[in-house]
Amino acid sequence: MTSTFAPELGIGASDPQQSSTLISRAVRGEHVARRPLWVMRQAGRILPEYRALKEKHSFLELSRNAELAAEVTLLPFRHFDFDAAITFADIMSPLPALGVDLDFAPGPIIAEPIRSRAQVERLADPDALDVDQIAPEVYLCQKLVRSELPKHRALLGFGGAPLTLAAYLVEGRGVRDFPQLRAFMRAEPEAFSLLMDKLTRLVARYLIEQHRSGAEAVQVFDSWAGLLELKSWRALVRPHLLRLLETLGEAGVPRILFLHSAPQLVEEFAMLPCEVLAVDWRTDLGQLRERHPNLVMQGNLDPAIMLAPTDIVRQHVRALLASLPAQGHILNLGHGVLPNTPLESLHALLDEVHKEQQA
Ligand code: 1CP
Repeated sequence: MTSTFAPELGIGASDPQQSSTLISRAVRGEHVARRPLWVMRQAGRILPEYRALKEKHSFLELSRNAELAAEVTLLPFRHFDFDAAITFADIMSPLPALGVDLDFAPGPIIAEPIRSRAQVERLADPDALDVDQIAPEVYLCQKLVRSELPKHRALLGFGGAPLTLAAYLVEGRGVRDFPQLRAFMRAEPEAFSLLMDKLTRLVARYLIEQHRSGAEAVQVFDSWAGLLELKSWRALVRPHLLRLLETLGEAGVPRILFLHSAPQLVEEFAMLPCEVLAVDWRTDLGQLRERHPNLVMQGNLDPAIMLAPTDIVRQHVRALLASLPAQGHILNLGHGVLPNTPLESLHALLDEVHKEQQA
């Protein structure tokens, strides 16, 4: 598969603004024959081909090699007729550009967690970098994928929201409720703000370049959005997230904003500038749509339902479809697909969503 990529390089990087894929129509809130569907974390985890690749290569090897990453990005289409490909990378991929020593085991591991102002100051200034110093393999992967992907399928890029990236950088790894982060932001508010500022500028450049490389829209993952109560979030976090979204908007990059496990923030996120709001399964999507009729929404089947027998999966997909109109809805799970999800559950999900068109 990889050898056919090179001659086509760049040809497929069509103007994403002109795209008429189901996903881009849905992102713009236009009428769709049926709602588009993709699945968070569809590229890795669940696929036998991915597991075979993982026997030979580490996650870092796969994600830092553009040709291998492109191959993994395209793997789901051997099994499923999803409407979008999600670039195979990680939210942490751009951080080495700041001078961060990063490994995965399997989640992110930071060699020297950031706990002081001096450490924050030592991180590179994102604006002083050449954009090709910020995870260039990701842009190359996207150009390769775009040249292979049929025109009717969208390519999505992604990055981490500043708070979610800061959580790993300060804590050093994924830890329940990230207490070191919550201590640092209170003990060293200025250093925390400087860290958030650097992450915001880094991710903005990274995502704009992904759009230029063929990603029709980008998803900003705020997986740990819910760590704070509303008042602290507004004071310490919101200004940075707002700036990231505004910078992307000014650059014409369509934005899907995902928040996870943050019921206290759903209404706040619904007011932020983005084309699509993606929420986890804890939020009733039909009710959210009633409160925000003009907002496009993505989600939000509970990934755990996919572990149940397929008739239960079908029942819940049908209930979700019935809970809000097709226009302005991108169907997805409410969080990443669980590693032990049977492939039949995904086939059942696709089948129910595709039935809508025939109805
Ligand atoms: O389909 C795909 O897998 C697409 C590529 C992708 C995406 C979108 C990967 C590959 N990671 C992500 C996003 C990501 N990474 C998020 C946001 C989504 C979410 O909330 O799940 C987060 C929080 C991370 C951080 C991360 N990286 C974790 C989470 C666990 C923790 O410790 O907090 C993990 C396990 C990783 C490593 C990673 N990233 C991707 C893969 C396939 C892996 C596993 C590597 C392995 O199996 O060795």
